[in-house]
Amino acid sequence: MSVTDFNTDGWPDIYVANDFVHPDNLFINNRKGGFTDQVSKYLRHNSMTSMGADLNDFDNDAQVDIITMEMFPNTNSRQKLFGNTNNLARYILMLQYGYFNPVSRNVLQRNNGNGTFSDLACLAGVYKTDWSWSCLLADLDNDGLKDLHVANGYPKDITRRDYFDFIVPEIKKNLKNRKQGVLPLLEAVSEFKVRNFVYQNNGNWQFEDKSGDWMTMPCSWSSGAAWADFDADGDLDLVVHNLNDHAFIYKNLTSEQGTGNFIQAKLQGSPANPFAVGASVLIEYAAAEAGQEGKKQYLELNPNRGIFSSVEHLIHFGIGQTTQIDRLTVRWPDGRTQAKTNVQANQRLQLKWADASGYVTHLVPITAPSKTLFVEKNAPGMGANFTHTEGVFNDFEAWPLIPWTVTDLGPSHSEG
Ligand SMILES: [Ca+2]
Ligand SMILES: [Ca+2]
Ligand SMILES: [Ca+2]
Ligand SMILES: [Ca+2]
Repeated sequence: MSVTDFNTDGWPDIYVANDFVHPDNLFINNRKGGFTDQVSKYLRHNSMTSMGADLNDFDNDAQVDIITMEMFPNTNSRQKLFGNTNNLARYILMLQYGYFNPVSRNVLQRNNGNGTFSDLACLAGVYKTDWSWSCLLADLDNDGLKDLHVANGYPKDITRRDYFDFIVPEIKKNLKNRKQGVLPLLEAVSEFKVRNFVYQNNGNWQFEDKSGDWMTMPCSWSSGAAWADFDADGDLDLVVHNLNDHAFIYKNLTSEQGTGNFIQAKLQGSPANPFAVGASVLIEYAAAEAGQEGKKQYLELNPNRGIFSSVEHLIHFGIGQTTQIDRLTVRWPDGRTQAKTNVQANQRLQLKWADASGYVTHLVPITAPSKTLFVEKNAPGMGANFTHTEGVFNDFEAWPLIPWTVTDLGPSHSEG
């Protein structure tokens, strides 16, 4: 469960990532103590068996994006070994019964800033990371772009076809006959360790796999993961939990190597919320650099990121070679604000709610939709009063070897 203000009205909203068939929930705060699920209004689809999630602005437009993890294997051989948990027949059934639009892979939902999201996971190259639990968007190399760490793995291959086709029938038989011997069958289920993933954010909605380059990636059954600047030297370190094994603790060497500057802030909130959970921080910088539009970065202080884990109560921005921030603005959870100007890089600020005043609903309000090049004319008003409804038919069930479906090509259309 993650929290952000999706409609920038000053009231926190909730995103719930759900495993199995139930769609994720995007609960909008109705300001009366209740919430309304509007996932189908904001998103076009969601990951079906959602595991961990992170709400964070990965493309530095100051709009909070959504990433959720699924289980799609990374390699072709494992994709073929495992039954897709959402085959077409099941997908059609789920649509018919109103289970939104489920996809069996990770999704990276870019916030378009106008109440809609676009899933860029395939474009960005982060859609297949095997049985993934944790996803953390954080700037690990201090270049100003939030990178992605994924922790994955599950001891027993219980979505493997061999298990479904050969072991499950035996288990059912033994249970039916009240025979002993289910445990040896379960022990016979194959085990396979996969490696975790770390991706560098290259900008332009592209992520590059840096596993092995940035850190050793032994194969493991990892689940929860968290970032924190353990040694307070200005870069984010990582701890990853493993099943039946010791944890991975990674010390980040960015500060030692001097490859990127940073700004950090510790927030001392109100007496009722001393860690200032729900506060947000916007930094603006590099406006004076020749030929460049000013840069900005946005963060919210929410410790629950990824899955089963809590990150440090810390605001951390990597800022590359920039040595001074023009402006840093904080919005505290009750709407109070304060700003600091001309902040030197490579320091940890101590900010206090008691020093803030006034009220703003959000540091970055939703912008008005941009003008379009075309306008849609009302078809019924022009005499074309017809809506084609496609019949639902699973071609692959009738002809398993066809490369694509042919019964959904729709009606022809001509003019004149
Ligand atoms: Ca809201
Ligand atoms: Ca964004
Ligand atoms: Ca980065
Ligand atoms: Ca560190």
